[in-house]
Amino acid sequence: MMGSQANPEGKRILRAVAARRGLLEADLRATVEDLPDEALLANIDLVSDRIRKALYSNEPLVIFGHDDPDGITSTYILYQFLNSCGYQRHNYFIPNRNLEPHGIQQGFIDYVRDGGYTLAIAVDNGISSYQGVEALSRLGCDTIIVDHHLIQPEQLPKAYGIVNPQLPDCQYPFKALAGVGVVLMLTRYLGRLLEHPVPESAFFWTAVGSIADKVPMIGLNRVIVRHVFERWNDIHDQSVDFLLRNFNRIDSYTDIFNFMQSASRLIANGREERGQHTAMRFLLQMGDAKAELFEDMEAQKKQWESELNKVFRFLDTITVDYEGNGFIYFDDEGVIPYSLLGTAATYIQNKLGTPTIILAPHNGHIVCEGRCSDGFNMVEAFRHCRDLLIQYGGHVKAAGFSLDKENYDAFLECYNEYLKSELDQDHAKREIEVDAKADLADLSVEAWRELELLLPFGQQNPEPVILIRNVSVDDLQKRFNIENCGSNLRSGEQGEAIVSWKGPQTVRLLEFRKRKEHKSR
Ligand SMILES: [Mn+2]
Repeated sequence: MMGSQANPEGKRILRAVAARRGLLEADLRATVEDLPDEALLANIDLVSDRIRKALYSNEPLVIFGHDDPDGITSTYILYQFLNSCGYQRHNYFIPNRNLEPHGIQQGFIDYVRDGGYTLAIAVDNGISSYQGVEALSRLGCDTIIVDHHLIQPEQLPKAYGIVNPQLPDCQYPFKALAGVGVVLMLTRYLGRLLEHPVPESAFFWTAVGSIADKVPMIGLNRVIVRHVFERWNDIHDQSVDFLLRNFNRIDSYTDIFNFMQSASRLIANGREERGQHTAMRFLLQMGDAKAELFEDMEAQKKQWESELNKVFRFLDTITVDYEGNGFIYFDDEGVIPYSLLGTAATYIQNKLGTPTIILAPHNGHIVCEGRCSDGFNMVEAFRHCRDLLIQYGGHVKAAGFSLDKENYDAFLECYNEYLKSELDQDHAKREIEVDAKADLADLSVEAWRELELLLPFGQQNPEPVILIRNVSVDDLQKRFNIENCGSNLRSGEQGEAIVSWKGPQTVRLLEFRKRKEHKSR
């Protein structure tokens, strides 16, 4: 499926993108043979020996995961590896963030005591659970932590052993693995010690968890995902096969990448009580119940997506025909749920490319979420108006505040004044960074196949941004599904389009510059 004819235009665009991003041919072609020795991970011998001892002495052990796709896949690949070794005394516990705060909490401590577990392995979690680990150790349970989250030295638990590339004394050269990436490396090391192969499907689930966790798609994270592309026909387990039967045909690397993303969206749902999780039960289920669990997860996913889509459709209606700088919306009808205000602001900011704030009444006050991109500072904007606000805070590109109703008009005036002064300045004029220029005819499906060498796209390696020269709106719409903003294009117009090229048939329009009328010389 992947042996198409070379496409010179595609190759030219590929070289331009790779050069702009500093990707060398060697980076693009790296394979698992180039993975660093797992022995470089600090404490890996200590931890592996402890796990081996548990296996040999038939000790009950429990994997403590995390309720996001990174944590679910972390739990699953370790659990499956132990299964494949013939071990039967292991279990898992997925904490539920809606019920308890992050980390090792009372629910898990009770579970360990009741189950008589003497070894707990925390994956994608636990790195700041100082007290939780103390409590487990009082119960006679050793804790191993396999994590990738940043180290907070004063919270670092006194665990039996910690594997985390972020540890200051860790020699492992790549620090940006997902939690499941670290678990994969531990599993590979155990596989070597036990002379038991790690199933290829572990790479698939590692790719899924890594994509979902939005780790930078460079270095080893690329290698892991690309390994799945290249070994696609060897990647099987009952869950991959099940999901494939419910997916479109796989004909290309792009299809595999889309399949991984779809799997990650599915397992993002399924939080339950007492350490149970629908996605884990689905992944581990071999019998007929697998189909029921899948339906259950699909239903949960659909409900979440439909709520989101309702909001997005509404946002489309309030942004249609918008022109200008600085989008401001007051949702006095309460159409946008409180928990989605930030998501809504992000959606509009992406669509219009301008600083966006959305305000709404909440608990007798007005709350606001603001989003912007480079060239504007949301926190500064709110600080400018701080005398009118109850409180404000956040990051440069994502911030929020609350406000008394009677200050609403004054705030608008103040914020508008700030917008005007900032956006008048040159630095605020955002220039989109273009990876390559091309004619529409160059952007064929065959050219896209060449660009698949850049897959997987993600943080630090986004979809190529192409400036399409001299194109008509009608031709652009004939060639591509335009993911956003299609309604802002006017039939009959001619000009330059800047797009993010997202798939063989799909672009996201970043900007359309109408051709200026001819000036007389
Ligand atoms: Mn994670």
